[in-house]
Amino acid sequence: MSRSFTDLYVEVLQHYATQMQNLDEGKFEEYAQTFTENGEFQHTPGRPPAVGRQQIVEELHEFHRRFEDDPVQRRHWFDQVAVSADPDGAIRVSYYCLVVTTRPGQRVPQIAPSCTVRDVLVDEGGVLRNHSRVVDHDFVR
Ligand code: SDN
Repeated sequence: MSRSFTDLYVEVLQHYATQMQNLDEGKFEEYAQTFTENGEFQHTPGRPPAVGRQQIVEELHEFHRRFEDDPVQRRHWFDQVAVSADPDGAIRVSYYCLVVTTRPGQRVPQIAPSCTVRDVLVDEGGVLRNHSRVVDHDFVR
């Protein structure tokens, strides 16, 4: 499907908004559905990527186990979103992400890690999905 760059950019932002609200609400199945069936997701350098929706859900449950006795609200904030469309149809996106963590009664949130993210998105019947996502952390060099 051919669309203007402006339409594509808005669709990318809408995809991220629904995807990351799902993640921050703990809806890991819904988050995984925003990836292609064989999509790859690496959120921490050095950790092997989760491949496929089932592994993505398991990886997120495993990662969030650290918060079992630590009620937190995490929010992933994206900005500096740069989109480029390849001639083969793949959509490459790079952007910044800050993870903001708030604990009950603590007015001042923790802001970490600061990340850069590289996504490859594909259009599946008019729906954008992540074919891959690689997150790099600024403090890991
Ligand atoms: O889905 C993302 C993530 C993400 O899921 C992350 C997770 O923990 C689970 C899209 C874009 C960026 C991110 C970043 C992270 C950070 C990572 C590690 C941590 O919070 O310590």
